[in-house]
Order: sequence, then structure tokens, then C-alpha cells
Amino acid sequence: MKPIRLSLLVLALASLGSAHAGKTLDTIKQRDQIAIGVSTGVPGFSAADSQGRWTGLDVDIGKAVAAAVLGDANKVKWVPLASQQRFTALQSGEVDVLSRNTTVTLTRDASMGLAYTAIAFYDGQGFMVPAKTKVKSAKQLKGATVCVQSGTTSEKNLADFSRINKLNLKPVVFDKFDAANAAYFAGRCQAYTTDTSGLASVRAKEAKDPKEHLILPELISKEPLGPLVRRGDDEWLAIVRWVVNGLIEAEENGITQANVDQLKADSADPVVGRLLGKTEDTGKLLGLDRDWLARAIKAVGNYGEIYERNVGEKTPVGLARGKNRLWTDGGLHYALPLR
Ligand SMILES: N[C@@H](CCC(=O)N[C@@H](CS)C(=O)NCC(=O)O)C(=O)O
Repeated sequence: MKPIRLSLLVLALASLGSAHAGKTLDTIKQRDQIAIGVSTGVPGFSAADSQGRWTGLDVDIGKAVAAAVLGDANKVKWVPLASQQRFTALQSGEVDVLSRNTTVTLTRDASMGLAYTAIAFYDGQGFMVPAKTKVKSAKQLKGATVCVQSGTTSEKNLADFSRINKLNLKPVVFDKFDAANAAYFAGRCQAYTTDTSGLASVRAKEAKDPKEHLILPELISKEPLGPLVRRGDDEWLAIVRWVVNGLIEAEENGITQANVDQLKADSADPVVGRLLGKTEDTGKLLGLDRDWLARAIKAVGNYGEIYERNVGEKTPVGLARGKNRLWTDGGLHYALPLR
């Protein structure tokens, strides 16, 4: 074997078992901050309060990544993005990750220089109507005007649903979320369509009396929502993917924000020991340290805690766990094994 080949082989072998930090991670470490793309304000998922503090399920996932990577959930620059702007912001490098009620589709994952990491929320598209109209099913919306935001799957699914059911629905399209909301509540459209979680959020945020608006029972699409990254940095993709999986796996194993420190100190369970970096170092496989997941859980809690705090039944958004339960509980969240 020629010396050059031999040295390449030695290099390849040396790198086995510990990940080389990718370019994105290097940049993030240098600037000591992650830039995360969020919405312009969908309460429960990502919204800022009057002090500029961001909260929501998508925000907590971003904070978990920051805690895992930089050791501090607050080392984040939140970048609010309208539906239409979000992919350009990620493609151009303005944000390192898009954690913003974004549906994974083949087009987005395969043809836009983007890649999905994991599914953080299983949703479907629905319709909301003023309760006083007595409409009880989307099939009764024949010829109706429907408010919808541009640059969304909502717009495309609406067209499909209208055609399949010969409903002749008339989309009224808005680039800005606020404008779509204002138009619907001013009665400029007979219905509003987006992800049902988005409808519940809009209703909680904007309706004078939420009871005056009904979310119809039909789900017209699948909307698996999750963080996206730029294509071409596998190491960074892996970090975001495993943070989301880690938060779900933490719930599967009963690790919470409150007990994570104590379990790390006392638990004899090998799975818990591995997840919390006590008995094994999974962090080094990701280019992180061994406490990456323990820190993420400590910052925002496990997936179930994140869900209940932001969108669960006790919050204004008020969503039952439904499809977002763990697989062991009849839901769709099935964390990939962290080992
Ligand atoms: N999940 C759908 C819809 C996501 C979406 O952008 N929904 C709108 C309506 S809830 C939104 O988040 N708007 C907030 C904004 O533009 O800031 C998609 O990925 O296309």
C-alpha cells in the first residue's frame, strides 16, 4: 500500500467512534449562538411575548438543541419568518435550523437543498368556521371563500380537497399570517384553513370568544411537522435529529426536567445511564460532550412535558395528545434507539 493510502486509512480508522464536528456546528460554536427560524407568532408553537421572550413547542425544541450544543438554552437568535420566507432563510444560511410548524414533504426534503431531521408534531389540515353559520362538515362549504396563507401546504391541499369533492372553494390568499387572521375574523372569508393545531392557536389568540368558532371534524391531509436543516451537513442534521429523538426517548423512560439530575446520580437502569451520559458517551458520536441530552432535558423537559406545557389541554391552545402520544400509548411518536 502506498504511504498516502495508508495515512488515509489511518485517518479513517482514527475517526471511527467519534464524530467530526460539521461546518455548521463549528460556525455555531464560534459565534456562541444558534440562529433558529420560527414563525411570526403562532402561540403554542412559536410566539414572542411583549418582552421579546419566545415560547412554544418549536421554541423548546430549539432551546433543547442550544442546551445540547452550547450548554445554554438561551444562546439562540430567534428569527421570525413568514411561511413564504422560511425556506430561503434556511437555504441562505440566515438560520441554522428551521423549527417552525413546517410540514415535511418530498419536495421540501429532496429538491430544495433542505433535509428534515425528525417529526416533532403529527398534524393534519382542517377548517374553522364561525359557529353561527351552522356548518358542521367541510363538505358543506360549497363555493365558500377560504382564508389561507401563501407558501404553505395548506394552499395546495385546499385546491386538491376542493377538486376531489367538487366544492369550488375560493381561496383568499395572504402572504402574512396577521393579515389572514384579521381577514377571517372580520368576516372576509367564510372559512379559514391551515393545520388544525394552527387553527386552535389562531382561535385561542384572536377570537373574541373562542366558542364562537368551530374547527370542523375533517382532516384533509397529513401534516408531519418537524425541524429542517440545510442539506449537505450530515453532522448538524444528526445533532438536531437526535435531540428530538432524545426528548421522546426521555419520555419513554420516565426522565423529566425535575428528576433528570437525580436519575443521573442514582439510576441503575442501563438505558437511563446511557441516555444521560453516565455509563456511555453518545455525545462523542455527535461531536458533542457526554451530557448533551441531560442538559437538553434539564432545560425544557421531555417531549411530553414540552407538549403539555405549550399546547396541551390545560393551555389556551388546548390540544389533546391524540396522535402525538408515544407509540407505547397508541400514538405515533417512536423514538429511534439512542445507543
Ligand atoms: N404546515 C404547513 C403550514 C405552516 C404555516 O406556515 N402555517 C401558517 C398558518 S398557522 C403559519 O404558521 N403562519 C405563521 C407565519 O407566517 O408567521 C406548511 O408547512 O406549509
